[in-house]
Amino acid sequence: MSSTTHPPVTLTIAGSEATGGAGAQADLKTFQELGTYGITALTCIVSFDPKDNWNHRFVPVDPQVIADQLEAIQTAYDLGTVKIGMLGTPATIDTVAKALQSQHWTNIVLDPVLICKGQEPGAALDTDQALKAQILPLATFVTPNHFESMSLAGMDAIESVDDLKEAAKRIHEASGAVVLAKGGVRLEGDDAVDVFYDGETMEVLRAPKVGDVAVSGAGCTLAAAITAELAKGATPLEAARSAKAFVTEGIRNRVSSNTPFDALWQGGAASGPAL
Ligand code: PXL
Repeated sequence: MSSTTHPPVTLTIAGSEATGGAGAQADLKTFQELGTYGITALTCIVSFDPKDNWNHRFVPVDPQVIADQLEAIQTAYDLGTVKIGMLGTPATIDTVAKALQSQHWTNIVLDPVLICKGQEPGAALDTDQALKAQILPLATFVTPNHFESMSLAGMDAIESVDDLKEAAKRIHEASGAVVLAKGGVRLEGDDAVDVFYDGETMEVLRAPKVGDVAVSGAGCTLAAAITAELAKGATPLEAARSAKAFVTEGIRNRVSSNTPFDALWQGGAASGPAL
């Protein structure tokens, strides 16, 4: 006799990053590692260019094809939890906003990927504005990095933990979402500091910095881990804490390649240091 199982289902609406460090690949690996059934609707394909300083070559998926993927996914599963990663164009944002608005969600986790290296600045600005206007108001949880926090909070600089707290507050007030504003390696000091704010609780999450260079996939993995934990029933604060621990282990056990940056390994938390 066989029987079906019912793991929590998590969807990521994200781009492919061909070398596997970031984007949908990082999200799916995180979902698998944390015990949720991962699904992807692909928004774009990013291929780093080794002949051009590993800059991003960016190809959007046709909006109708994104709509088709979401139709299949939303018809197949009764979804409650979704992560939004790189969207990349205003047309993609329109399509994704429609799909999000077509049903009720318990958790919409937004990693507000604002700028992709190699995109035309004009096009990137339109995309940023569309993301702020159409997707951010739908989010229940948002995970801006240092640069994205400045942009979403309208601040010229974030140099201290107090600045990061102020940014988290402003972004919460503007969006209504739970905020995890990430300092990462960008704030001075020995710790990688992130600030959690949900309108009541302000908590500073700290972990010792592992090196002082950002690792590919850390932002995607953090938001995906929050998504998986929320789908499993964690509170937002518990989800943020365990996601931070998962990312820290993934960075400790990072993978090097011929790229000038290392990639986080989602297997790091379970496997420990490679022998
Ligand atoms: O880290 C942000 C990110 C998200 N999604 C895709 C990416 C990247 C960065 O490279 O390529 C597809």
